[in-house]
Amino acid sequence: MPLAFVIGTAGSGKSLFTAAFSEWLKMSKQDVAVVNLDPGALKLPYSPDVDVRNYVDVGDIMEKYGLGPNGALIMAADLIADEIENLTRDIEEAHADFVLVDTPGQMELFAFRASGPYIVSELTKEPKALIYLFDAVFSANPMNYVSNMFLSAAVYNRFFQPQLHVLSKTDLIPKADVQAIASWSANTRALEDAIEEKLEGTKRLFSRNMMQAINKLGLQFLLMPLSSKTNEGMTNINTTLERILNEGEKYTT
Ligand SMILES: Nc1nc2c(ncn2[C@@H]2O[C@H](COP(=O)(O)OP(=O)(O)O)[C@@H](O)[C@H]2O)c(=O)[nH]1
Ligand SMILES: [Mg+2]
Repeated sequence: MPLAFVIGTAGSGKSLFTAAFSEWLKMSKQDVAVVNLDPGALKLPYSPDVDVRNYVDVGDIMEKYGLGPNGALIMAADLIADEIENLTRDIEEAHADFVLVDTPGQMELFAFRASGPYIVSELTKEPKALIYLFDAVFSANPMNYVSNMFLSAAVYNRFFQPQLHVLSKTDLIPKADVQAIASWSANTRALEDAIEEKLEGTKRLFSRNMMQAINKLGLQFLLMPLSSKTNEGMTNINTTLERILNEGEKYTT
């Protein structure tokens, strides 16, 4: 069973997307299992079939090691790696055709510590993909958009898995802005023009140089607009995801 890991900065909409996309898949008669890998989640908008909180408890860690919430979350994220066998077993027992995995709220706990890449590589040998969310509200500013390109390139550099890019929360910004951001992702010139038009001074210079540096990596960031409130974009994401999971690792978009 192929797996997709949902990744993005804190609040970018990972958990709500996990909820909405899994519901959407069920409505289209697809057999999906949902995994929560966020040990710090208090309330989730879905009921996970597999839940890391059964094995790693942030409250217990705070008490046992005398840590505050931040320290305990870091330790909890690291401890997930020790539970890999339990998680793999739970996932196999779910017997689904496809597995959607929600990751820790703070992306760096998963992407930029040792445990995340270890978990992604060990959880399954089946085809897998990453779904990286660009928050539309944040990304509407070209400087923030470029920062997000940088972050998603850094994530790619950690996992080296096929990576799909999604513009989340599109219902919160005007349609014209959604189209503009999507055009930046499809066409470097459009992003260059937006940087010239909307930024000045050091911000303009820095954003332009950063964009050019990232372009040299040869990655693609084609953004698929998505709203987990209206379900806009679900069909497109599903089709692309299926293609990626069939084509294997050579694909990044
Ligand atoms: N309007 C709207 N709000 C969203 C959408 N996706 C997430 N949110 C809200 O954004 C906040 C953060 O979402 P969440 O899924 O918890 O982000 P996470 O930290 O990446 O898991 C929550 O209040 C969600 O209800 C969306 O597509 N549209
Ligand atoms: Mg979350």
